[in-house]
Amino acid sequence: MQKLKIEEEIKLEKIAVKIRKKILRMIKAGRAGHVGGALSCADIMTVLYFNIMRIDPQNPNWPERDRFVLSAGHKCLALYATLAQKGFFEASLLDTYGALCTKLGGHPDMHKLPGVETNTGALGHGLSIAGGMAMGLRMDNLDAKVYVVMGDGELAEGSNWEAAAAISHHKLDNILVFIDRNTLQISGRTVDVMSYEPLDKRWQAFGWSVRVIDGNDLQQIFENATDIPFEKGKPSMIIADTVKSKGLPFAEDKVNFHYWKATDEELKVAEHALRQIEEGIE
Ligand SMILES: Cc1ncc(C[n+]2csc(CCOP(=O)(O)OP(=O)(O)O)c2C)c(N)n1
Ligand SMILES: [Mg+2]
Repeated sequence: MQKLKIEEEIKLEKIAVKIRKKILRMIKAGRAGHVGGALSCADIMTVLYFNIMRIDPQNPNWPERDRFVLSAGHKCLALYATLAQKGFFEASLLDTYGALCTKLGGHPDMHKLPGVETNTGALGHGLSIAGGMAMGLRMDNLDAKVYVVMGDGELAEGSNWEAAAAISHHKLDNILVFIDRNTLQISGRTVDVMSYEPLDKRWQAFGWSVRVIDGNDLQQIFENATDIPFEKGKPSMIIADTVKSKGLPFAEDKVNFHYWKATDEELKVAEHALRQIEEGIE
């Protein structure tokens, strides 16, 4: 297992805060957005885009690139912030979030923004698309990989389980899926609304190789995402235990921050909270 050196970890921590600040910048511009799920997966996005994926922001359609699918498309603020941070487009575009005719819609659009690999937003489709990408890469003899972020509430969509079976049946071991298990979905605790626990045993039963990690720990994300496939011939799955709205103490683990209509006062408190995290990084 590879480990991050201390200076690499600090660098990533700084990037993760910058990504969270960009998420807030869009909320400020649009006055509202799906903040909770974007913030819970921000650390996963940071590690994937800055230490794992083989991508080139100057050449977003490079055939040999790794692919990223944000299956839970409502978490798009995390994707927009990460793509801007990585240099796929100018950060000033983030200020158009929520405006008429913006390229940054409420769900990601591959025809509008470089770096967006596929349209998502209707939950339950991303895994099937990712499976198709993984199969296509294998047929083209490319060693690129497909990375996916799903929500835990998203698993209530039955189509995911068809995709889980098909990806395993076809032995697509060039795919790594993260489930952002923040334990909340739109209307309450995932276990109360529609439980698919125990997730590890269910995915193993579908033929996946599964690990469970702290999904807000950059070191753990890196260590576990570097050596895929976990087992030859099997798709890899990381169940990432995260905190919804991670980074904003007043909103953490609260269902009413799934979608946030931010007041000026709340925005000030949020900006202060992120500044404190930034200042605390050694
Ligand atoms: C097919 C479909 N049904 C319903 C919705 C409405 N919806 C948007 S987000 C959400 C909850 C998703 O919860 P989860 O996957 O846990 O995401 P997170 O907690 O990260 O926000 C729902 C039901 C949708 N986008 N697509
Ligand atoms: Mg969730």
